[in-house]
Amino acid sequence: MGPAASRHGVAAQPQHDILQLITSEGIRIPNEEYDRWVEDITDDRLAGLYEDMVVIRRIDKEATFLQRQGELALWPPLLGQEAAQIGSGRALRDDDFVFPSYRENGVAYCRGVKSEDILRVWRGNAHSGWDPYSINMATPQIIIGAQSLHAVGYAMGIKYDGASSVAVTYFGDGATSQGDVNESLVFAASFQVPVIFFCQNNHWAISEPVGLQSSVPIADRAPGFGIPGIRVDGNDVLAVLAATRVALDRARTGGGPTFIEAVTYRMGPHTTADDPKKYRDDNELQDWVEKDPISRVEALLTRQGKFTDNFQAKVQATADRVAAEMRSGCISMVEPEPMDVFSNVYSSPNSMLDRQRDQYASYLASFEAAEEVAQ
Ligand SMILES: Cc1ncc(C[n+]2csc(CCOP(=O)(O)OP(=O)(O)O)c2C)c(N)n1
Repeated sequence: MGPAASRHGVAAQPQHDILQLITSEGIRIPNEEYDRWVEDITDDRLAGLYEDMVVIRRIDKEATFLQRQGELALWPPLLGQEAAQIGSGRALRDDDFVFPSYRENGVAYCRGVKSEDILRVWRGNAHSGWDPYSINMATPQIIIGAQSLHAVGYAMGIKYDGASSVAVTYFGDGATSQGDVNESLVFAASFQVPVIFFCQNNHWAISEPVGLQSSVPIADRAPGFGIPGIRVDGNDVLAVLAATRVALDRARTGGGPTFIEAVTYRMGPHTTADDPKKYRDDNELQDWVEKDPISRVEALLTRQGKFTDNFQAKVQATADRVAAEMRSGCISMVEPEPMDVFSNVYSSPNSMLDRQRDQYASYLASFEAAEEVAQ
């Protein structure tokens, strides 16, 4: 098998056109076009982005432990995708609005969500984790790609209001094959709305490799819709920040939508219910471990003399504190009553839901009746 062919016989994704500002070894690469977009990122600010990535990796680890201990029904890990989420999340303004999938726990952290609220829906404690309007971020979307339609609709509203905020939708490589995403791209291009399509190409849609569904880089699909595409190293927090700022600026100044493909890698399973060993070659994982988004910033900060023992201890303490708060918030959540599952589904009466509520109430009552007979 030649270097350009994957094991599915489809051309591998060329790597030459990827925007990168920090190499895997932690070397800063100057870039004439993009450097001005990250001019304000001093060493101290870079250290802040590093801390964010360490904290969300720690949140992710703690949530995985909680799931393994039976405290969560399921968890979708983001291990490896920290730079894609922090670089884009930290570029946004408070009045922008995020429409995520289920994996954007790092973006939620940037929006200021309470850490236990990230877990609420995975604990089965509530239909959703937070009030979307309090942090300008919709709650997790499980239907692949559906959130892209919501983002375009919201962006349409921004345009009619004459506001300068931007709608940003996140989805995976697999989602780009969904009708919803393709319809969103058509609509966004037709109406030139202020929306960013942020695709985290983590190389796998559960067990389907990206090369099977796209024989061209995913960002190259966007121009076919009339939307500029940026292909960025998704493990490079600085490059992702720069690319997102460019897209935000275009949207705010009437330039319409941008598609960003952040090329990254899901180092863990799809969710805690999945075993990637069944479909993934371990060597592939090892290749990506070397491109780790956190260690390359650590190497750069070390070179700049900023990665001191004190700094490292402070970051670790912050990450441990956030994880501990999340754990105690999770474990002490008040369990809802069984009938609460019917609350807050529709804002107006709904006869189908009413029927389900009645049936479930009599089902629960049948247990009480059986208990009375037994006594
Ligand atoms: C409309 C729809 N079809 C199928 C599924 C089942 N499903 C859940 S996750 C997933 C793969 C998604 O992969 P990708 O879009 O690459 O995102 P990732 O999970 O890798 O972040 C599928 C097919 C679903 N949730 N919704």
